[in-house]
Amino acid sequence: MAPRVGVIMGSTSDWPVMEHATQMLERLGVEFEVKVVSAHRTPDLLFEYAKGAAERGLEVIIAGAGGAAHLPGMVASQTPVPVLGVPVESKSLKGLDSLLSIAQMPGGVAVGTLAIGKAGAKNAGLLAAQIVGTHDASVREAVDAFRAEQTQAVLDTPDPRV
Ligand code: RP5
Repeated sequence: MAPRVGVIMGSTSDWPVMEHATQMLERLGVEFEVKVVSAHRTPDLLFEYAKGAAERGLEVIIAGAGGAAHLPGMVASQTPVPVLGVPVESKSLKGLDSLLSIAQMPGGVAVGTLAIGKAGAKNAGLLAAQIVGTHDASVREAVDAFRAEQTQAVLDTPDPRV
């Protein structure tokens, strides 16, 4: 099937974080594609990717970037497809720079911002699946099953010393 979620990132160095988004999408049975698209190193590719996203059938774009993380906002400015931004942890500022760059969009162009790093990437995959699940019952059921399993795992181990 054609990919329904695009997972993009500013650099191959973002992959160890962003793969957590793809692992969640895989688990929930949502087709996705992965691509390195850099806002400042490959700006033409960014425009081409974003402008063609809706026509190619993408329903959500997950964009991860670190530092002056303008990738999610720039992509969002060029497509009606909802963009979820994942702030990747940076060396010097531990991802606070990435978080603020992604979250502090001026009003008028929306980017949904997740947490810094692995948790944010994982939740971006989950949230993308929930968006797809609004009109796909099988994905909605997969999300429900994931949550039930997660709840049961906590209930099964009430004593943290075990
Ligand atoms: C950003 O700069 C990328 O998203 C990455 O998080 C950061 C560092 O990139 P590299 O110098 O490791 O390629 O564009």
